[in-house]
Amino acid sequence: MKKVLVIHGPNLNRLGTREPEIYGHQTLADIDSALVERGKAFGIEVESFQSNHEGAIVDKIQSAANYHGLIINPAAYTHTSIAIRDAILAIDFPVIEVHLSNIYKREPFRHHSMISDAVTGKIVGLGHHGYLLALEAVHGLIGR
Ligand code: CA2
Repeated sequence: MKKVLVIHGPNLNRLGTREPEIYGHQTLADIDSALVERGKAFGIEVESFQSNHEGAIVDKIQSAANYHGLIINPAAYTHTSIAIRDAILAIDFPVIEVHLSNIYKREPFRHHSMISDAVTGKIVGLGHHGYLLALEAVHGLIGR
């Protein structure tokens, strides 16, 4: 069975508790369980990981050799982390960057992503649907 890792960056564990107009009403648990269910339909095992710590995210990416795809929302580290970028550059399977909000409609400091030129593709601004679309994309890219 193919395995896909989903990594959520800092503060995404608080989803559903504030700023629903930007991030939606779904909790991270809602998103993760929807991904597991959609994964079953695709024959993909989905594992999710959330951390508020840059190094823990780097460690998780480095230990992902036995997965077939990665979906990552590095949250605020998107805009700052060369370390996460470097870890992604060492991956040889599809990586999809996801953002709940349309970062290009927000403050200028959110317009630049450190990882966009290191990933396979990117989905922004579609809320929790973006994660499911990313899983569909990985499914299409890795086959059965
Ligand atoms: O739109 C996205 O998915 C972001 O990656 C979310 C990050 C933000 O720093 C990026 O610029 C864009 C912030 C995640 C924090 O989300 C919270 C949501 C509700 C309550 C607390 C935090």
